[in-house]
Amino acid sequence: MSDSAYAWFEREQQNRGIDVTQVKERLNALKIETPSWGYADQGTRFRTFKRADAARTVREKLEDAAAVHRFTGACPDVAIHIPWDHADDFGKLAADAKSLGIGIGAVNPNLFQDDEYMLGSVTNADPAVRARAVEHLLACVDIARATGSKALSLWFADGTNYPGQGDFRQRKAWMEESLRTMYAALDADMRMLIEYKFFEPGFYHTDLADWGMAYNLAQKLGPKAEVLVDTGHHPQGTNIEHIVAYLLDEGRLGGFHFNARKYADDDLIVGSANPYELFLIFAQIALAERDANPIVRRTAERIAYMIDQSHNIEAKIPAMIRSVMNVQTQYAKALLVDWNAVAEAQRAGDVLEAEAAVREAFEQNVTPLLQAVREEAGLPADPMAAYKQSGYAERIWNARSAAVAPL
Ligand code: PSV
Ligand code: MN
Ligand code: MN
Repeated sequence: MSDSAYAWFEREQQNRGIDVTQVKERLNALKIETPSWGYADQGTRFRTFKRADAARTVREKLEDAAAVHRFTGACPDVAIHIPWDHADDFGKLAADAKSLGIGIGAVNPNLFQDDEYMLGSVTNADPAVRARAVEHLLACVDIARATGSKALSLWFADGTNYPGQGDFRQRKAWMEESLRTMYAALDADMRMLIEYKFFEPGFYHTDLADWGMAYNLAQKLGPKAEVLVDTGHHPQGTNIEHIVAYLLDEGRLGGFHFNARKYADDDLIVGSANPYELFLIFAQIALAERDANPIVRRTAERIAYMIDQSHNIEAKIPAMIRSVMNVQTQYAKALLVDWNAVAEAQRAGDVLEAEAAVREAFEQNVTPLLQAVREEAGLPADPMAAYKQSGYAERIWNARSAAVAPL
């Protein structure tokens, strides 16, 4: 993008009363964690189409996450999934990540892949299975400690398929009991991010089905427990930005798992089918960042932004770069909302003006802004183009086509 395009953008925004310097600071501060499972042939539901360039080892997942960070400058941490990301020495895993230029982000316990979890993990009627699940949660706290991670992301596949299969209230008590044990093991600076999902794999009921259940649990557990909003986990038509605003106001929005879905699948590129929804979510965050209440401001500022996608028919690294760029784009637009104009229209009861004031920001072209922000930070103006030109894709395709994965 030419200097003149950026100069024009800056002038336009100044005329709209936007402080562009502050917008740039916010954009620089936006960090988005990527998932280790998004780099491997892993974790999708119908069929996993194998790719010759997919990461085959934990080390290769770290390398790919580091590549995404090199091109975007926005993804300094990678989330890990246990036991998918096995290591004999997790301190060494963190050191390896560090030598590649990234850190270990949220630790995700896996309580859904083993046969014994068929009828649930922490809500299983068998006390021995519940005990094993809790043991795994505690092991993940140790792994977080060893890797320097400060967050544990919890998603439970627990649920039922038929009426009568389980006792809702008994399972609720088991869920709470298990998480209390885990909560007690957290260090003072660790956070427990509780995810909810309204269906799947349980199709009759899910033990943590919505944000209200996750919020209630977090409230009961204590201040280190917060709600994790996975954008793909809602019924059609849910107003996610309203949930986000509510949780921000209560100081309990812990983080996001970004992705998109048209119907049930939640593994698609965030902001692809739903850019306006993503913009409206960020508009609520941008508004909270300016709130007079320090609790709301602080909650907004420490949101853990994470991607939770497992690409199946598209190349994984560029899909991740596209996802990061989509998030940056919608946050940039959200930072351009003229909130004074919105407030004025609200006071006047002018519905059309209020809606227009919000939409106006979405309709701005933020490409010159994002390119300028990246260039000023010494990054490629267009991370996707830079990745394509880098030769990384060809290198891993050739190296990983080899039949035997390195140890
Ligand atoms: C399953 O829905 C899921 O996508 C959850 O969102 C978890 O966060 C993720 O898998 C990784 O376990
Ligand atoms: Mn998720
Ligand atoms: Mn999901």
